[in-house]
Amino acid sequence: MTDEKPAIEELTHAQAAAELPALVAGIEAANTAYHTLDAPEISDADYDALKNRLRAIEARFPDLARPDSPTQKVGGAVAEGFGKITHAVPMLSLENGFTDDDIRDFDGRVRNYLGLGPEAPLTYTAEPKIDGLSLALLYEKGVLIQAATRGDGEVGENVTENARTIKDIPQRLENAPDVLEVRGEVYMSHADFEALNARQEAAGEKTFANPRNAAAGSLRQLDARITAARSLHFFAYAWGAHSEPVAETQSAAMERFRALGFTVNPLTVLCDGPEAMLAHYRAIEAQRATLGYDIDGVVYKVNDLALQRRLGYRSTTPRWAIAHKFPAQTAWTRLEKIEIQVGRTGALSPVARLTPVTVGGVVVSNATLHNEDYIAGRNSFGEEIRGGKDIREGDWVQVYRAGDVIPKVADVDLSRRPEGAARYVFPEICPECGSPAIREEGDAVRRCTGGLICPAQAIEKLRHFVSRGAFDIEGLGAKQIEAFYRDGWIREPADIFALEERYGSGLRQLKNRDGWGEKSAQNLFDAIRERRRIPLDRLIFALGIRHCGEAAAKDVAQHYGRWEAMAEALDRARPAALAQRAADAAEEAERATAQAEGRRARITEARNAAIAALDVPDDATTAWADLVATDGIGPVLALSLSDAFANPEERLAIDRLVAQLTILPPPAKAASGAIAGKTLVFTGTLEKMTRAEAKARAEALGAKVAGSVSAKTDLVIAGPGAGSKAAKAAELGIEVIDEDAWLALAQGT
Ligand code: 5U1
Repeated sequence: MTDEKPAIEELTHAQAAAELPALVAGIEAANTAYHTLDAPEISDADYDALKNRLRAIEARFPDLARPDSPTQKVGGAVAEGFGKITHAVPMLSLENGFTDDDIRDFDGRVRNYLGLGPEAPLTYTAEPKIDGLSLALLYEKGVLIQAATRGDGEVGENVTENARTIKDIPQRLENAPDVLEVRGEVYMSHADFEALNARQEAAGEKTFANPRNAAAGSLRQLDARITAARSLHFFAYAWGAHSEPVAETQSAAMERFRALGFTVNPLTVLCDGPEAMLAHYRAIEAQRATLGYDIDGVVYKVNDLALQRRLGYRSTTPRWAIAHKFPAQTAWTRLEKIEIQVGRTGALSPVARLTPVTVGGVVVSNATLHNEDYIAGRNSFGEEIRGGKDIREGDWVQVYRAGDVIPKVADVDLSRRPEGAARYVFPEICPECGSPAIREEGDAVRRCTGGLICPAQAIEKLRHFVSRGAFDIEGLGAKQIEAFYRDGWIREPADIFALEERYGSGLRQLKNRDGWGEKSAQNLFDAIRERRRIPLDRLIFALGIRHCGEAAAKDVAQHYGRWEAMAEALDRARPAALAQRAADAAEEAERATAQAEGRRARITEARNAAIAALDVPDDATTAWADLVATDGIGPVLALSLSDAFANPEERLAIDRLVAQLTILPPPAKAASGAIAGKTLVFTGTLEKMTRAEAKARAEALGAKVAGSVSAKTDLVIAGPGAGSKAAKAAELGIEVIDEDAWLALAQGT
């Protein structure tokens, strides 16, 4: 089998690197055939020859040996857990739309961004959105070498062995680019799902709530033989890494995938605008019940790939695609009890405990009731909702479920209200720690004031800290955190990094705890040590600051670049943050009393008076303005960050944590480009791209875009009709270029 190949000692490094992927894939395919499918495809002698050659190459070029090489494994199944795979191109999610107008607005935004008028031709693909789990399949020289789940979009799990058992997934491709990563959805048909649950039930094993859970549970099996025994399918719909262009349009790419041997959903069509897209949506919705597999909406994508490239991405979703979700499913059941959960920001969240009911194939026994106003029949503006009907324990309520979203209580049936049912009284004392729970002006939520002395808040904060988008420490999940908190081993994030020092040796040792042993304890210490180096955005997200989700944390990290710069700027901006709060409060008070006449002016006066009373230093105003003006931040998040850093106890806990870490700055965006790090101002009319596109393009190249010309401006791009800004630039001696020069810069850099 290996006869024609050059002898190992004659191989160059490049030849060895080129040969390795196919060699590994060949061995893995043989492993799967032998150990998993019980259907050997090659002789033992050929198998040994392949493995010996791989061993010899790895011995000669140790840098080429992959940690997951088959020479490091016994048999076909993944030995222990799943390895992690960092996606070369992140696996993004989709923006959701629910109404026809959401889809018309999407088309409007796309046209606006591209500078296309309402009549300009623009084609979209429309295809069903499969309710399964995303998978990325990497082919090198036409050989399947890796399959990874989506995970958090950046890092997924290595499920190669399992994916090889799915019949819709080709092991080899003819005439494919050297590198091609095909993405799509793994799913289970209704018939296979019913049959699997019947088998599980007969065997006394747990059954699955829906086909998606069954598909996920089947793909993520440590023993690939179990995956092989569960019939899974795969639809291809996208691609990641590729060594040459896949096609010129989305529809041609799908045709190419079909020709390569993938299954592409047959209900994919081309539409010439939103009305055709909506018509296809309705056609698919009408067939939903008879498709034989679950779908939860329709995905629309701009067909022209050059336009897709121009449209680009927001932080987690492409601008060129949207998922049009089907309406939520509902059912009626009895509300047995209202319970209060305390979250990591101290929010008291009412949860409905329900008599279990099936909603769209899933058994629901808990649903959110949002907040106290919602229970009382009001929205956050004090206006009536549900015709003002309040919700009481014992009521019959309508439960609503949409895809992954937490089920909600949507309505109440007053005709079935039990006699004597009392209005629900929302607690003003935290049920977890007894501290007062207060509701600030303008906040829909009542919050526990106990801070970290409230065990519920502390535990939730810690659970968030170790969650997937945050520190994601293998072996330290919600269950372990609760147990460690209860026993006083971990009270704040910094304690996690002291765990080995405190409990790795001595009297009380982790390995001696129930459920732990020498190996698992050592694995946890290793996993924690690995996370001492942490990217800045993950650290910011992990702190669990209100309003600071993953996307916002990335924006903040990108803006400041370094932890010290961020902390210093937040400290400096604090007086201005307090002034902002005082001004908001003054505005609120004035709004309540001001008469319609002259109201705006009075509100502005009230704001200004509140700010003036605080005598804010100039450098605080500058630091605050810089933070608030940053893309993706804004005053609400800025205040929240400022509060977290100014709270003495919280700050000490943060400082203790940071002292244990090496914080990695965000990757510089195109740091080598001619405009990286520069501040640009666009003025006048741009004729070849819209302002939004120009701004996104500049930022993608590492530049900042400002709204006005100042001494900090490096370059002004002036289109026809540029007025005072171009004049000011000339006055300050700043370079001014026209749109063509800008295009050359943007393309050439
Ligand atoms: N059908 C389909 N589902 N889906 C999901 N297409 C599709 N495209 C996706 C996702 C997340 O993302 C692309 C925009 C790459």
